[in-house]
Amino acid sequence: MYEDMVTARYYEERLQDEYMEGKTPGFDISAGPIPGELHLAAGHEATAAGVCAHLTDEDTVTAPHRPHHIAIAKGVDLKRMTAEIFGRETGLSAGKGGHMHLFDPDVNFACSGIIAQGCPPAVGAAMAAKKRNETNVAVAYLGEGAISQGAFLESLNLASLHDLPVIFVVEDNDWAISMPKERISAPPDGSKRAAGFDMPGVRIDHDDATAVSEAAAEAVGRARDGNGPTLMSVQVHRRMGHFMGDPETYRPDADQQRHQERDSIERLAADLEAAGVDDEEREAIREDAHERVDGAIEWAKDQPEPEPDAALEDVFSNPPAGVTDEDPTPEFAGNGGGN
Ligand SMILES: Cc1ncc(C[n+]2csc(CCOP(=O)(O)OP(=O)(O)O)c2C)c(N)n1
Ligand SMILES: [Mg+2]
Repeated sequence: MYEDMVTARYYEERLQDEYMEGKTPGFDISAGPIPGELHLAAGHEATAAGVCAHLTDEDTVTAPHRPHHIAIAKGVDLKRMTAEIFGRETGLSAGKGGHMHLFDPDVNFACSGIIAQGCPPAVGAAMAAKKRNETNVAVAYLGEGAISQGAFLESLNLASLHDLPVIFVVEDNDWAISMPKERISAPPDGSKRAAGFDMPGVRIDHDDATAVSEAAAEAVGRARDGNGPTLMSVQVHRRMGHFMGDPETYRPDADQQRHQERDSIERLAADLEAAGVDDEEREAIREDAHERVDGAIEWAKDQPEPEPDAALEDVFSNPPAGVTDEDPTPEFAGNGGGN
């Protein structure tokens, strides 16, 4: 867990620097080696490490728009993920998905920029596992800002109705962009939704990786044993703005400070120290993580950008209107291949 958490934190620190290159002074979001939005998850790492510690590559995980820590804990290939974030041809989705649309079928991981979107596919994966008599489970991560989305509520219903092996993990960082949770959700604690769908609901009040891991062990075990879904809600901390470049003018200084005060990585380090894992051992883990992250970023930046002609490749699963075998060029595109 410590390795996943320090990897994710350092990865995002490095991405932050890369992202800002060329964007200032006016904050041009389209400039620099990582164009577009970037949502960082410093302060969320415990939910990723604590839950994914109990999963295998065969289990499915869906993540929202703030996905890197979860992807890392699930074992997504760091180099190809980084190439995707930099929009390179060798990225997980050939550079067309970007940081919010990472997809790695090797470890059954996907994420999406549409909030709560990952819930129905996770329920689908869980239903498939059940029908095939497999013991695989699925985990859907979402933010507390998504707990009133229809996709989430319908997913809770189906998961409970069919006793599906799925775990919903709400990362509760108090904020949905500029909206405090108390102003948009009744009740603001996502785990309370569980009672209405007749499933266990667990609230973890601290971003304590050990506590998350213990709760996840129970939830994943219950799902693997055929005893149905669980809804977990974990209090995490949003140490950053909603996205890079967010001036956070809506956020009181005291709140920002409060979220900086606790650090789940330091907390886990203290647990490790108490368990006899000294700083020398932890430093070795950190050094190794930094080396892998630096290597992945270096590798990704060396990768070629996609050819403009390939813009429509792998985008449609069915031929779009106007595209036939005889005429593979869609009228609206004007040039380039379409399939
Ligand atoms: C269906 C949908 N509505 C609105 C948005 C715009 N949007 C992007 S992130 C976000 C807030 C998400 O807050 P939360 O779920 O708490 O996640 P956090 O950003 O705090 O991690 C919204 C409303 C979206 N992406 N999808
Ligand atoms: Mg939130």
